[in-house]
Amino acid sequence: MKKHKKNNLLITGGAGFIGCNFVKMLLEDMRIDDLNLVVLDNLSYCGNLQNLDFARNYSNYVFIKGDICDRVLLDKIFAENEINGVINFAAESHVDRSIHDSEPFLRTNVGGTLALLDMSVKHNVKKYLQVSTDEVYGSLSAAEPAFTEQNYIKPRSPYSASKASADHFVMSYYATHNLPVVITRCSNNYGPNQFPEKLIPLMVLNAMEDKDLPIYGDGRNIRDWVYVGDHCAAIWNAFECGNVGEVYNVGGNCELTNLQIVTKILDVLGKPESLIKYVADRPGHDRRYAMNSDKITRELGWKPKVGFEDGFAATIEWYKKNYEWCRKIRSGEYLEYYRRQYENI
Ligand code: NAD
Ligand code: TDX
Repeated sequence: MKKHKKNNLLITGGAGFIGCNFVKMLLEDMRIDDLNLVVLDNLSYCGNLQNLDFARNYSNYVFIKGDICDRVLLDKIFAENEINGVINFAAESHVDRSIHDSEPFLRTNVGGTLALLDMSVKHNVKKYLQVSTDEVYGSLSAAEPAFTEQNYIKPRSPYSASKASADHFVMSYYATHNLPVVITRCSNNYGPNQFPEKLIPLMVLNAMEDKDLPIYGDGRNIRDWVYVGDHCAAIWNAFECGNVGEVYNVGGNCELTNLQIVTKILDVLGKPESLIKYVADRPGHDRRYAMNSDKITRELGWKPKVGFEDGFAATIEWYKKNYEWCRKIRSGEYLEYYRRQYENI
């Protein structure tokens, strides 16, 4: 790979849901010339190299299978590829798994982020972007206004605690080491390639197969849904133009209850509501997330472009067309997880 380009970027977690959509946006949609991409992913249970098949023919792209906690490997990657920018998507990302076992979340989300920060300081990286989440702000009641960047960090799950901790390390490296960092905090994403342990793909696939749709608690928890392509655009915008040391909230301005989502899925697929099954609630289940994205709109001109109806229809269509992708990943470890998580239904 030629290294004399302006941006030699390390994209971690690029074989996962949002990461692969981001790589696709850069290579296929934006076709940015002045760019080399090194994608690092340890291909954990939710990472899938097939998600990056489209990238194989690009001469400015390389994939490396490896762990963000492996400092020796990171040092080598930064040096050999003259990395000058980092976008960190890599994470343990599922709240339910963090309830079963929190340790991997501490290891990757905190320890891995710290390793990337240290290497970024060592190799004089020009920009480090941390992909964070609305969940670090905790839970809202129905009456409270949407989260702004001024809200306190009040995580309530082991997943969000690990992401919040990572955010604190990122900001500490800005203050202490002058590392040029930016953090984006986004709400719930939906779109192609999402691993079917998350609400929308899990319910779509179960409905397609006439299986029960397990809704936690009363189904009235609210999430603010944003199409993955809009999130990717916000990340690139923040990476290119965001002010260092700043946090940018990203949301879809689209609050829906889980029950509304599941009902829509049944509606689009023409399946009966009798498939809905109320199951025990998630422990510590956050009631409502909502993001105020005024800052990124005002300062960087970003706004979500994909309306929910369009994005949702495209997503369901993608899962219908890519049933083989789903069949392959819903084996082995996934089935074991599914049995453990939903053993009583
Ligand atoms: P994902 O679980 O689909 O992908 C995570 C990727 O990271 C996978 O490819 C996995 O193999 C890789 N990975 C995990 N541990 C690793 C390690 N130690 N070293 C190298 N690679 C590792 O997750 P996603 O939904 O694509 O989320 C990406 C990022 O966006 C995460 O940081 C997540 O916290 C954040 N985020 C997600 C959402 C959402 O709705 N999905 C919303 C806001 C923020
Ligand atoms: O089987 C289910 N039944 C159910 O009722 C599943 C998997 C989920 N739910 C509910 C729990 C949540 O209220 O649906 C909602 C969404 O659940 P998830 O898809 O697990 O997402 P969430 O917990 O909201 O976290 C997501 O958004 C923020 C991502 O997984 C995080 O990575 C991101 O940071």
